[in-house]
Amino acid sequence: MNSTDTINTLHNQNIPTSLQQVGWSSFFQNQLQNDSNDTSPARIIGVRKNTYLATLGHQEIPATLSGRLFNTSGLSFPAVGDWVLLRDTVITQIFMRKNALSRTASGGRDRKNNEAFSKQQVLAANLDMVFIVCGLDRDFNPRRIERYLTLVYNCALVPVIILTKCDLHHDPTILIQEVESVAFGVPVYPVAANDTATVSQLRALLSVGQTAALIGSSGAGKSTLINRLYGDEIQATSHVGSRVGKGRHTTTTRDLIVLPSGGMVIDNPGIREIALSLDTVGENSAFPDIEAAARLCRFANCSHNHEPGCNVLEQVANGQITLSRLQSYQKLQNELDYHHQRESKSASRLEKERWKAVSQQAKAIKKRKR
Ligand SMILES: Nc1nc2c(ncn2[C@@H]2O[C@H](COP(=O)(O)OP(=O)(O)OP(=O)(O)O)[C@@H](O)[C@H]2O)c(=O)[nH]1
Ligand SMILES: [Mg+2]
Ligand SMILES: [Zn+2]
Repeated sequence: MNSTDTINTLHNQNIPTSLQQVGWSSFFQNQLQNDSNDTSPARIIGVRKNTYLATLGHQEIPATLSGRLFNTSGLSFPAVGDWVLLRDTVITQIFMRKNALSRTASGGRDRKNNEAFSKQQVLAANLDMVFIVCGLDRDFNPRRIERYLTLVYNCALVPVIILTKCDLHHDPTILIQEVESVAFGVPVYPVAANDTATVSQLRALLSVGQTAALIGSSGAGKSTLINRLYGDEIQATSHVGSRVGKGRHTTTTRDLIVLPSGGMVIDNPGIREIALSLDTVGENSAFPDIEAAARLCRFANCSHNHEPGCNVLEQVANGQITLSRLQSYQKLQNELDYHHQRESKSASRLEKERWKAVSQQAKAIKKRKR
């Protein structure tokens, strides 16, 4: 099928199976315009500097951004998982995203105003699930899982928790229960890379056309898991013993992989710092227990530190909520507040600049009238 055939079928409202298999749906179909006859939709499966790898479902094509998009798209360059329109090998349009997993990337300093600024970094787009991968080795850390859950919920995405390296324990039950106690209904899947049955459970989570992004620390076993899901060594993994140096990343790029069983996974480099996303769009919370308890605090703006009539502290005192969980919650809240303040500060600065420009214009007009 050449690209013109693809488009003709698309306009007949028939979604070609090849595109459907890589996630095309009516959401994107509805964004197609009738004048896009010489272009075809494709999904970004790899990003390397200025080059992209896109798939039509039955064919992979290296592509580049059109000059116009390059100059106008600003911060919104295509990310892995994005749908785009291709004219030959040129990306002419990026479709509106269904959703995105994004975090705040430290942007350094704005040179002119010497202000710290941050921008959203899209890790992956158009997802059905996010696999939070955590190893039952040194990596084990329920507090970090709470952070990941907050990140995923803030992006209004659906989390699944995967605990790898279960084979390192004679009986991992206690660790699994500890994670379940902070998961609040999020499914927890214990796996061992060499135990096929545990890995197959995950395969069953993804039906044809669905996409999951894997996130977790470096060395958690994300790429190993993808290789097992795929049934072949397609992603490089580190060797045991070569990981003495902390912070070594084996995976350095983000890639979307279509599994032979249907379904897609996106491999990511390990995340060292989990900076939360600024655009809080989700309604779910990683701390439903604390938020429910807080509704019964005497003061609506209770910080749960020292206030009289604090129901959260009372629940900590009687053991219903652990102190470390409360501290984890407060730390994340402080971080989000900080980001929001910074955002609103730069917004008020922009507003000031706008008024300055307006008043200068007014002065200039007055002068001219004289
Ligand atoms: N014992 C055991 N080792 C595992 C398991 N899964 C992964 N490993 C080992 O953990 C190490 C790290 O695995 P990777 O798959 O490279 O980890 P990663 O999360 O992709 O790491 P980055 O690419 O750096 O983010 C490798 O030595 C794997 O063999 C498991 O279930 N059991
Ligand atoms: Mg990896
Ligand atoms: Zn309180």
